[in-house]
Amino acid sequence: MTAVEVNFDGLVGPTHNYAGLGPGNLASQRNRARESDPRGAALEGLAKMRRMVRLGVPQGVLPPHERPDTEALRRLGFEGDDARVLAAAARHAPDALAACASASAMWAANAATVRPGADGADGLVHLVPANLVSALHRSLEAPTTTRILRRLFPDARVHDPLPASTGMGDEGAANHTRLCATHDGPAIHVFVHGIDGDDQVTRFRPRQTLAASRAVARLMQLPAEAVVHVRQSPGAIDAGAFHNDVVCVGDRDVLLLHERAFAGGAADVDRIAAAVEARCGVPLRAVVVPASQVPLEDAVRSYLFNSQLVAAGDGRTVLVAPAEVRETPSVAAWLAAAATDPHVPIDDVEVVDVRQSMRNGGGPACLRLRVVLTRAERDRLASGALVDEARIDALEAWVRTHYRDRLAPADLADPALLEECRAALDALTAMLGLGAVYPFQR
Ligand code: SUG
Repeated sequence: MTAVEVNFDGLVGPTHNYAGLGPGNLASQRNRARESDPRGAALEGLAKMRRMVRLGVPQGVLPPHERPDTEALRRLGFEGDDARVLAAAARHAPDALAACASASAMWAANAATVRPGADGADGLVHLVPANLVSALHRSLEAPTTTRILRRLFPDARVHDPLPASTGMGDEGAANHTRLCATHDGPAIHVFVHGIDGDDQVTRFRPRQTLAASRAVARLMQLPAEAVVHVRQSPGAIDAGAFHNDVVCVGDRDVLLLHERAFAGGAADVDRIAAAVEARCGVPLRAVVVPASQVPLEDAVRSYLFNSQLVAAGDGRTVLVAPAEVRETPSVAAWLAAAATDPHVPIDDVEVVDVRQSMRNGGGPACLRLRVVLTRAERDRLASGALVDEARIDALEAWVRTHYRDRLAPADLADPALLEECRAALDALTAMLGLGAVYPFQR
C-alpha cells in the first residue's frame, strides 16, 4: 500500500478569540466575549500534532490567515490607514471587526473537501475549497485557503470554491467521510447535508446544502456508485451538531456515529453499508452509539465523535479524543465498555487537550484536513508542508516569539496586534517555504 492519510492541521492564529460567531455552535455562543489565550491555543494544537507524529501518523500544517482582515473591513466601507480602519470598525461595527479578526481558519476540516488521486480517472488529488457562506467570518477564509492549497499541493487540482450563496452552502470535509478497505482501493464518499432546498425545519440554520454536496461530488468527478448522500437529523442540528463531524467519524471501513446523527437513522447506515460492501468488497464496521447510553447533548458537550480515528504506524486503530470525554460521565462509561467490546474496532483511546479550540466548538477532528497521498504525491508537496518533531519544536518557538497569551475583545482593534500577526506570518511563510501568500506580502 503506498497511499496513506496525512492530517493537515490548521495552525491557530495570533488573533484566536471568542466572539460568539458560530451559527448553531453552542460552545461558541456560550463563550462569547471570554478572554482567550492565543499562545496557549496554538501550543495545544502543536502538542496534538506531536502526539500524531509519535503515533506514526503523517502530519502536515496549514498556516493561519492574516487577521484582522483590513481589506474586508475596507470592503465594508471603512477607510484610511489600517489603524483608522480598525478604530472606526471598533466604534461603529464591532461585530464586523470581530468577524474580520477571527482565527477561524484553524478549523481545517472546513477548509476543503478532498478526493485522493486513486478515486478518479485523471489520477489527480482534487480539493474543493469550502465557500463557508453560513457566516461572514468564515466566508472570508475561502480566497486565502484556495491560494494556500494551490501553493501546498502544486500537483493537485484545487478547484474554485462553489459560488457564494446560502443555497450552495458548503462547509468542506466536516460533512464528508471517505470509506474504503485500503486507501489505494475503491472508496465510497459519504456526503452529509443539513438541508435540501428551502425546507428548514430546524431552530438553527443548517450550513451544508444537498445542492452543494452534489456540486462538490461532480467537481471531484465521482461516479454515482461511489457517492452516498445522507441528511443530518434535525434533532442533531438543534442539539448543536452544526457539522456532521460533531456526531460521526469514519476511518477506512469503520464508521463511528451517534444513533441520532442521520435523519434516516438505521436505514441510512444500511445504505452506506450496502454501498461499501458493493464497491469496496468489505463489510462496513459501523459502531452506532445509542442515545440511551450517550444522550445527544453529552455527545455534543464531550465531542466524542469529533475525535480523530487514525491508523497508527504500528497498525493499531486509535481514537484521539478531546479531554472532555473523560469529564462527561455517560461518554466515559461508553468508552470504558467499548474498550472490552469485540464489536468496537478501536484498539486505544488517546486523550488530547485542545480546550482553547473546544471553547469555540472546535475539537481534534475540526482542526485537521485529511488528505490521502501516495509517496510520490507527498514528495511533491511544498517543502514545509509536512512536520516532524524537530519542525514542531521550531513552530513552538515561533509561537512563543510572536503570540500573546491574553486577548480580550477590545484588543482586536489594537493596530499592534495586526503588526504582530503580519510579523508572525512573514516568519512562518519563510519557515514553510510558501512564498508570498498574504495580501500584506504583495
Ligand atoms: O464554524 N467556530 C467554528 C468551529 C468549526 C468546527 N469545525 C468542525 N466541526 N469541523 C464554526 O462554528 C467560532 C468563532 C467565534 O465564536 O469566535 C467558530 O467560528
